[in-house]
Amino acid sequence: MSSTPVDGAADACVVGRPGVGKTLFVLRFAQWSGQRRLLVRQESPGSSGGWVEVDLATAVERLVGTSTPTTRALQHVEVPWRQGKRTLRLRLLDTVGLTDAIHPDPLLRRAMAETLTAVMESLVVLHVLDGPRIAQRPARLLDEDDVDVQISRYGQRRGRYAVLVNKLDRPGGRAGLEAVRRAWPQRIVLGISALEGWGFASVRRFLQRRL
Ligand SMILES: Nc1nc2c(ncn2[C@@H]2O[C@H](COP(=O)(O)OP(=O)(O)OP(=O)(O)O)[C@@H](O)[C@H]2O)c(=O)[nH]1
Ligand SMILES: [Mg+2]
Repeated sequence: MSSTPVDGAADACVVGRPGVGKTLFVLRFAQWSGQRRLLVRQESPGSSGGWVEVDLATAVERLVGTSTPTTRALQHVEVPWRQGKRTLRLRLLDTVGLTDAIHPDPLLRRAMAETLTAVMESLVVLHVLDGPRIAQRPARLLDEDDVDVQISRYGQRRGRYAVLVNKLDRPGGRAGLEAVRRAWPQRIVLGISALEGWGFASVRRFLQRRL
């Protein structure tokens, strides 16, 4: 963790399929950690971009999607982090949703490749799943070809990895969480609602132990 914004590797990257709530989680977690205004750096494929300060409402309005894929390039967010009397900055990386199929848009394909590199370079990986969607088709969690199964297998091997089952505020969310815990008993699985801020204290504890 650093005390000033730097452009190096992220402390924790947030990864998962499109539309699972990666961006909303990053923004709400920053807010929950005490941040009113956010420092955001948006990369475009091949360029690192500059830091921009935005208020949370604007960030949510601009960056959280109604039609996926919304995040089309890596997005860095600085989160204040109290350690004793010092405030450090946690560097969170919001990534481009990963899909099973090869995407027809070359820019998105490139952004997905950059996402994979960023995952390998980050200290911690937070893998977000959509709880209600999992509840509809839990067998997917055992399908070797499924992108979530592949991320999860990689994460488990590398360590410093947790699964965040999101959208617990929605019907089916809790059933999705139980399905993930049953299918992946060896993983650290935390239930969250990015919308409501549920489970954020557990995510913070997980990060504190591993950073
Ligand atoms: N009810 C509910 N909706 C959520 C939650 N988290 C995200 N959403 C909604 O899910 C949709 C997608 O959220 P995003 O944060 O843009 O998802 P993403 O994973 O960043 O999507 P991409 O950038 O396309 O990969 C938006 O409409 C959010 O408002 C949650 O915890 N509860
Ligand atoms: Mg996004």
